[in-house]
Amino acid sequence: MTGTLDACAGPGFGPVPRKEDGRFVRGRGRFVDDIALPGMLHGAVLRSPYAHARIRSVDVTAAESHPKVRAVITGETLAARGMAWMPTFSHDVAAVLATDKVRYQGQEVAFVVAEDRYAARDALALIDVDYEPLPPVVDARLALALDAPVIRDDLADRTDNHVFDWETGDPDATAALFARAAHVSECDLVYPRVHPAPLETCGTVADFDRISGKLTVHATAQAPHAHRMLYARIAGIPEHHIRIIAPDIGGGFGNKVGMYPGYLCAVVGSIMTGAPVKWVEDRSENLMSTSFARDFHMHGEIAADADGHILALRVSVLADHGAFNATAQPSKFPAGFFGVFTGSYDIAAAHCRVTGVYTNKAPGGVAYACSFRVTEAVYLVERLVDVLAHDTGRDPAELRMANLLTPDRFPFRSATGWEYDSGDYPRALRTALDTAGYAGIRAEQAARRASFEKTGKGPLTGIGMSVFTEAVGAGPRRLMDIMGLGMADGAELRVHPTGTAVLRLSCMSQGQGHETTFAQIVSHELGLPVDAVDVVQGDTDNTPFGLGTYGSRSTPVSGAAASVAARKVREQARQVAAVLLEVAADDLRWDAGPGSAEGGSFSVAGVPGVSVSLREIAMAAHGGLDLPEGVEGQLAATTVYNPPNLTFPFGAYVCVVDVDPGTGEVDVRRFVAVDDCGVRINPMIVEGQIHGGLADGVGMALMELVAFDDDGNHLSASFMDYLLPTAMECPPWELAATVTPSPHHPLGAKGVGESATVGSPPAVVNAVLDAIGVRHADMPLTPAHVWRALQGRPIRP
Ligand code: PCD
Repeated sequence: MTGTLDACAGPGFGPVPRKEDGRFVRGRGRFVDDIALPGMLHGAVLRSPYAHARIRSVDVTAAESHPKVRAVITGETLAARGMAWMPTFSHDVAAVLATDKVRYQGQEVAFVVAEDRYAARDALALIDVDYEPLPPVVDARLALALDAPVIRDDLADRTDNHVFDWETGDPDATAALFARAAHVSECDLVYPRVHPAPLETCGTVADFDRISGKLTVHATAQAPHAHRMLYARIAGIPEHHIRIIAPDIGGGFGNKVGMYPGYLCAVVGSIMTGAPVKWVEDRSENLMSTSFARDFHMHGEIAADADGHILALRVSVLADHGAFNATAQPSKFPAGFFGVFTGSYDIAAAHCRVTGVYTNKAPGGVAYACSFRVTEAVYLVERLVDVLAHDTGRDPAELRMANLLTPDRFPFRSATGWEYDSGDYPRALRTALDTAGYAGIRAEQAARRASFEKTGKGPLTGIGMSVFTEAVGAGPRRLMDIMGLGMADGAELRVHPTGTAVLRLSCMSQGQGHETTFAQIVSHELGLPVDAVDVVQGDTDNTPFGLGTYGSRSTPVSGAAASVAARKVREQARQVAAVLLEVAADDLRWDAGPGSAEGGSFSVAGVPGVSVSLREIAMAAHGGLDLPEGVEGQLAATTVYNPPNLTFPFGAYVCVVDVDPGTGEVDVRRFVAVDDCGVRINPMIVEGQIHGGLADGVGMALMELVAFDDDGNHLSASFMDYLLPTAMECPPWELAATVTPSPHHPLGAKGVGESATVGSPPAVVNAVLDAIGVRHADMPLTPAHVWRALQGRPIRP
């Protein structure tokens, strides 16, 4: 541990039960759909049945004459207000309501405001849209064909479906190493389109007050302050007249980062009717139209010397961005953080090229449980390493061990320019292999294979692993911004006269337990009990500015901000204590104590028994005490934390599967996960985060897929078709931890919320392919795909 960490040793950290669960388990959470305002109206969205069609006309007369309908909004209504198009997070524009064409099935065409939800839905059927169907572009690989229909003819001079080209690394150095490599393996991999699918869908209650001109938006927003700026820009309402309130959120997973047409239509509906308007999408709407994730078609090459040392990596990617380039990521990173694709290995040179294309599918490309495409990067490298092991007849564990970065290499600058802050990869992999009992499972696998050869009966056992490195906690602000907003976050802490505290944050919990973990941070710094600290979040009128929660950035950024604000308060307390004890501030020693209502205390160095507690100081700070010039009294501090770098959590996963060769069914029998996210604030919450992420990984590896037919019809618009993993498909997770603190985070903590989602898919896929002895097959490895692969037939998602 570094000096800064020793200096802040205090209570607070540990498996504290979640404060928010008291209301959640009693059904007293307050989600957007629980909000009912007086006179509230309800909105519903009319969506396109076509993936690509010109709109000849939209006739709303019948809908408008429905007795319960109060307003019908079309693209034209919005165009009159300059709101038919909105800016996206990726320097593009997206239609709010379609005016010229529809560009994906499920796209928003009109919005009805009615007295109740049923009437709003009924009236949708009364709207008559005359469409002229156009041929759609469904397969990204055909998007750049010369005869492909141009999707974005709204953009000036656009003659094709090309979005961007981006590259990173050194092509010449990489080519040189490939030229002298003893072995090169290549592989085509698809990370299919998947969906964050939070249990609570997206929704809003927009409330525009015609008298004051104030707009209050209750919304499922992972980034309330960024949303406020967007409403100001799009709706033209002054930013200080907008208040965003994110109530309890029932899962976000990146799905609630973006701005959706339904939110904006509800605002316009409220402006037009003078009443609050609620809009909550249903499951199909969520799956069809809100931010998807992944959809990366990758070609990877890996070069090694004769001893199996990896020399270089080369990658080219075709990224399907859907109809509008609305990927949520820092502006300067069109392919997100895909550049970390060299993973946990010591690789001298690497190069990657990414081309983004438009297709007739929903926009998004959101970082679903992924810090901006790290998931794709980790899948690529962990699959390629297994392909290399397969092609050269090496054991995948030994191959990894021989190539992992060793702890002495940190801080490590990767071939593509990322500075990994700290890590001990061999220890993590060793721990995972030991916990799993690697040699024993290999022996079991051999026995099962032998019996299969003899009897034709399964199961076949497979062992897969991955060693992943993530990059979470965006900024720093000079490198990272979203729509010009630098990625730094504020925290404001006030300690009251009686020694309780309120912490206000710009980040926003969606189930991660911030009310608990952030109170623990203050408790740790000030010695107060966790229960004496309340956390306020999700209300732009009552929290400091910041960019919100995604990319596992809350602990790395807001967690640091909370810690810094608390340390500022501690220094204020020191000044007051010096007056109370009549000594120089420098002669005072801080002791955080056990976390009692008294809080920590300052005592006089060398004078035992003379001390004053934080609670006493808090009263005095607000009291009649005469304070010297420059000491303001009151214990309150605000800070804006601009992280010096990302944090790089990592882990090693080992997955054991049994595959039924008769049906192709996969049973994930064991899963060992060793995670290192530096110092753990709440190890129980961290384990919960990992459990969730591992389930995500099993889902993506084995069953999740947003599929389309050739006409662009969405084939995964319900949970009957878009399969989510349940407890039935998940083994009892076997977790272990190592702790390698981040050297630059004030608490030594790294983010962890997405680690398991990022790290687990390659482990599961590697295990299944290991079981059936197939070099590569794409996700999701459904029984049908696995069975076909077993028959030696090509398999495609
Ligand atoms: N932690 C601790 N320690 C450490 C780290 C961490 O304790 N070292 C904890 C914290 O505090 C919190 C958690 O844990 O509570 C998490 O964290 P982080 O990592 O920082 O993260 P955040 O930011 O908070 O969050 C976010 C994430 C994300 S991003 C996602 S997807 C997911 C996760 O989170 N989502 C969710 N998880 C979760 N969970 C839940 N329940 N829900 C949800 O929704 Mo994105 O980008 O958005 O896609």
